Amino acid sequence: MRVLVLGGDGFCGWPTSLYLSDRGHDVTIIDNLSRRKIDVELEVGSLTPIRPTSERLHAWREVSGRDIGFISLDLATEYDRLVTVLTELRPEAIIHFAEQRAAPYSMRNTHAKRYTVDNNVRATHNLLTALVATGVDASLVHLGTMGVYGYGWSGSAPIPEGYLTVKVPTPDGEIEREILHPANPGSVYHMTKTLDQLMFAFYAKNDGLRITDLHQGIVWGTQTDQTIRDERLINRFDYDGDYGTVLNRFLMQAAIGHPLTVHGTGGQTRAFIHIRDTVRCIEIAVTNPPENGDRVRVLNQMTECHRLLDLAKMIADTMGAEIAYLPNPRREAEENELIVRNDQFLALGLNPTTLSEGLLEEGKEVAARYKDRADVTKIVARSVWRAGMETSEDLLKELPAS
Ligand code: NAD
Ligand code: USQ
Repeated sequence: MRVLVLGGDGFCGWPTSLYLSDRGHDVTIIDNLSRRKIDVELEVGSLTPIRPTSERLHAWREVSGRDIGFISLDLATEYDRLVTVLTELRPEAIIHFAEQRAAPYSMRNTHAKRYTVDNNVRATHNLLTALVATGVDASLVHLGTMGVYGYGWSGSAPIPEGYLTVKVPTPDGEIEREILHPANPGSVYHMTKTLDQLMFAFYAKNDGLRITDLHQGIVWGTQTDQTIRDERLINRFDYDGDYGTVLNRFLMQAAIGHPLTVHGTGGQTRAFIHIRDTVRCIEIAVTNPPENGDRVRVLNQMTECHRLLDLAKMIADTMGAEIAYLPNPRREAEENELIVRNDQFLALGLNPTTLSEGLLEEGKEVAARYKDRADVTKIVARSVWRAGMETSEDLLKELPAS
């Protein structure tokens, strides 16, 4: 299959591109390398040494004998070039990872809020209009987020896959309707994903575009069977306060002797998925597209839910780390329940990788191997959700660090 991977230089997009190439698909990446540029802006880098894009692609050709194409293009601003690429390549499937994806970065300041909205909303809308304008009948798989549902809104009710059945009172009695699950974003970034959902619903209804929206949980882990084949293929590992996600951060913090940075009580429960399952889920979604005229297919792409404090305690116990309970820089519920339906992926053959299966070892090993590259001044989360909120810096100064 001819597959276009938008955002294919990123943490999820790179291993997905290699996986699909390895499985025989003809892969072309589009990326404007904005994520690498944000590293420069934040004066931080991936814990793992990621190579320049051309070197990565060359290494893949050497180890696999397969070519992956690369086009440097900004989806949010280069609409005409996007139209040309779609017309020339005529992809059968498009996977859309190309958005600013960090919630803390999106709350950092006014510039970052505006950039996140401008970049994400325009990128998605440009793609949808370009598909209509070119008549390219590719199925579109978008990486959305569990965060569109919010946390704790429906108490202990399981989160359904995208749609909720509701009863609407009418003068003639109640009627049943299926609606998009109410959106309850917790950051400007998450808000852009809820806007994406509406655009998808409209273009599926109006133009018959074939769209799958994957509501993905927090991705953890680093390597896949493909990225591990050569050090030049290594995946990125974000650990800083803006881009690092919680489980990888805890692993890295334990590896360098930094206290585990639990926000608030640690009673937040979140959905997780390992990067190896991310790439498998995406192939499943790409090979099972909806039909023209179908509503947007929504699948919850996660394998397990954990309370953050349980994760912190498990890592602290096995790696001998301390736990620091820090003022929460975010506006979020201190505690929530979370039960998530993921029946569709299980029915389509996903065999979930779970925390208990030794993959923590891989995370520990990667974090320990590259710990000398860590800048400890970048670990504490500094982006606060509202001006005046307390940050953790003073508190952490009193705690032992590496
Ligand atoms: P990432 O930042 O590592 O990768 C995103 C890639 O898109 C980067 O390489 C970036 O340069 C590129 N990009 C951004 N804007 C672009 C534009 N306008 N034009 C062209 N390229 C652009 O992020 P990631 O962790 O790989 O996440 C990928 C997608 O998956 C995101 O949409 C994110 O919302 C979603 N997601 C990620 C996670 C996670 O835990 N990492 C969880 C759920 C959902
Ligand atoms: N947290 C800590 N300590 C830390 C870092 C985070 O306690 O050092 C807490 C946060 O306060 C939050 C939870 O851990 O309660 C998750 O934070 P995160 O940074 O791991 O994840 P999040 O901001 O939700 O975003 C990540 C990805 C995003 C994706 C989302 C999936 O960056 O792209 O959409 O996970 S989900 O959370 O399911 O919406």
